[in-house]
Amino acid sequence: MWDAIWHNGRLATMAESGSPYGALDDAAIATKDGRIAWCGRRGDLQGAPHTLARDAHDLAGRWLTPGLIDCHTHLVYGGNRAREFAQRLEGVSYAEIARAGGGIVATVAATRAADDNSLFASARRRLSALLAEGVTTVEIKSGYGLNLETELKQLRVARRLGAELPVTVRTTFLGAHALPPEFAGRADAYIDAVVAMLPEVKASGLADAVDAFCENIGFSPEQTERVFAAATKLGLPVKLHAEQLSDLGGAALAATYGALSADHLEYTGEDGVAAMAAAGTVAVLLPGAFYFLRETKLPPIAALRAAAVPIALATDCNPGSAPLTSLLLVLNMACTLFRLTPEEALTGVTRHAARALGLSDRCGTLEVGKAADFAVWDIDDPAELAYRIGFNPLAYSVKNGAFPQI
Ligand code: DI6
Ligand code: FE
Repeated sequence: MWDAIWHNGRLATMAESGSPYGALDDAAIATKDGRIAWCGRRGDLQGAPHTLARDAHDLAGRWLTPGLIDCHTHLVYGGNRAREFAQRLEGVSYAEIARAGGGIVATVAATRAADDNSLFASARRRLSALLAEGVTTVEIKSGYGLNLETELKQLRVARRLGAELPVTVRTTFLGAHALPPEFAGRADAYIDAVVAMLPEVKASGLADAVDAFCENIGFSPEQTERVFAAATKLGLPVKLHAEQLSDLGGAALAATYGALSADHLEYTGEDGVAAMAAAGTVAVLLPGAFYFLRETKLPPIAALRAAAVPIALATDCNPGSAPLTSLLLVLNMACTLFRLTPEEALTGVTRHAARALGLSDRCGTLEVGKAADFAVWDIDDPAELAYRIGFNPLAYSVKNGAFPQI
């Protein structure tokens, strides 16, 4: 006897099956102990749905997809940067603001000043907006503390979000995000400090991975590599903010360390793409940051496709370059701005996003043994998820086989 079955619906399994969206018409999906126990066509069921499971739910022809996965966010932070947005509209660039001591460092001051409860409360609102659109797994980075105490505070709040809300949270330590004011002019000394934080971060159990910002306004490839070498020694997987504003060879460096993902990639060249393909590193594209910074250089989509690099998509939710809490809008932007197909876009927030988090065996597709994380939609075609702008067709979501209270 299964715990529950959803029947009389259409499943976008997103599994590699050769058919668009891995779709199954007139299908059913059953759960047991929070996992998918069966998934297939109605004709292959061994009886009437209500005789096979304790609870039977009629989908009434609706589409059911895997729960969506936002694999790159900076969701936990203090304050906001609306004033900086206004400055940028008057012509000051993102990089100029960063160099003048604003930008990330402004959020660092607000995050250091905030206590756990206020960080939790503001992040919870943002996370709730994501969950309302069918997100069931989210990655959350630190990086607005830039000292051990505040980085751990952010990671602790991220873990608490996962404990109190119906969502799986994967955490990432981003100590090498920006140079804190107390290290002005001493970037190498700050990288020494980040390397020294790593064993404590690892011992705290609060970080699942390590990230860095490899950029002219961030850290050099040499400095990034020192963080990666230390993380790798501790057994922590790495990922990288690479080639958002210039090509420093970050994607290739990340691939050398077997990175889970390289993210942004607007300025990545052929060699970076080839290195990612060889290493199996996922390309995480962030069209919301591209849009919000009014960037014009497109990531190398054709080259990524040609090399069969898996493409994932995420909000990059952060106060400076992407104050964005809609993964559905990201799907639309990926299609309109980056020319992804609606199917590539949905794959980017399901199967490929799971891989970017090292969770391919646990979520991202509707397959037996994976977590029973679903989103049920009032749509006639999965392409509608990418097509609409500012409309939420979610009927309900299911987390670990249960109906969550958001
Ligand atoms: N790239 C980003 O998109 C965010 N961090 C990064 O390294 C932006 C962070 C911010 O502006 O607060
Ligand atoms: Fe980011």
